[in-house]
Amino acid sequence: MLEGIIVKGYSGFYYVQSGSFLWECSLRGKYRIKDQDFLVGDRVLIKPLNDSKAVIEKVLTRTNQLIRPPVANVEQVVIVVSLANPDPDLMLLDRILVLAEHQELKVVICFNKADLVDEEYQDKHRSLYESIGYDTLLTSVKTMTGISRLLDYLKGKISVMTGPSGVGKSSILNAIQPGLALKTGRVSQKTKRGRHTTRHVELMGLEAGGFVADTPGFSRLDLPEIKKEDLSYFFPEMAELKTGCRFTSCLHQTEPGCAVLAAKDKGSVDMGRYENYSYLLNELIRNERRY
Ligand SMILES: Nc1nc2c(ncn2[C@@H]2O[C@H](COP(=O)(O)OP(=O)(O)OP(=O)(O)O)[C@@H](O)[C@H]2O)c(=O)[nH]1
Ligand SMILES: [Mg+2]
Ligand SMILES: [Zn+2]
Repeated sequence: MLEGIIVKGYSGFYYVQSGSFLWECSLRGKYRIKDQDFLVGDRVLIKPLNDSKAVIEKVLTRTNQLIRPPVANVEQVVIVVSLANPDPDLMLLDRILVLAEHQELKVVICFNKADLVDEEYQDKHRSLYESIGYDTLLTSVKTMTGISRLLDYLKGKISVMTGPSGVGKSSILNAIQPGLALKTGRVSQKTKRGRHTTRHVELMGLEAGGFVADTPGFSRLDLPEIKKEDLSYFFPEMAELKTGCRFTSCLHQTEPGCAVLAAKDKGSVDMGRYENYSYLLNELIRNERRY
């Protein structure tokens, strides 16, 4: 038996990469009977039937399982934000960051389309997220800025690209490895959004080692089920401070003796981040009422 990783599923077949070999695997035997769900990213044991086809015999335990994109065993998420066309959506960025923190994924934030803005603006958001402790990159596929540094982050890991439509996720992967030839789209001038050029989920093997999945962009994303008291754990700069709050159940809104509010007033917690925290907090509270 060989160990491999499911890199794509397509009309009833799963394609399993084992070493440099791609096996076409059908669903047979006990897995078909159980109608077991397979996910791209699953590590599997396969039994070859001939020199190109094999049967999946066993799925190894998953370390995690993302819903969007539906990929298992993800180690890292690359969040792409475009600096212009479309403008950065920091609310969506903070929302994705909460999800990534909740799933304990490594994060790299790519500020893309650097070629479209001036130097001062290039570092405006980036310096904020770097100060919070995130790995950040400035990228441009036009000037190839940051592309090799991103490849260094991707090497040897299973990563997914994520972010709104039209920010350049597919373009960046094409720049990293031109052989991928992913479809890219025009950003509609009217809505300033991309057109969801990317559809299927597939893990692409990198020549440098590792796998990366391109994903279609999105603009809406639901939060996971988090208790309202816990939301600030997923904002690292607030998580550090919250032990200093007078009440352990502090939501950092209007409570007396709140260390987060004090830090915000001093400017050491960013106002925009705090506002996004409060917005997401209210969303969680509304959701709790619905249950
Ligand atoms: N100027 C500039 N344009 C870029 C850059 N990266 C991507 N683009 C353009 O932005 C548009 C959208 O790029 P895509 O790579 O299709 O974006 P995407 O994030 O994959 O979009 P979806 O697949 O719809 O989610 C294309 O016209 C790209 O040529 C960049 O660094 N600079
Ligand atoms: Mg795309
Ligand atoms: Zn507080």
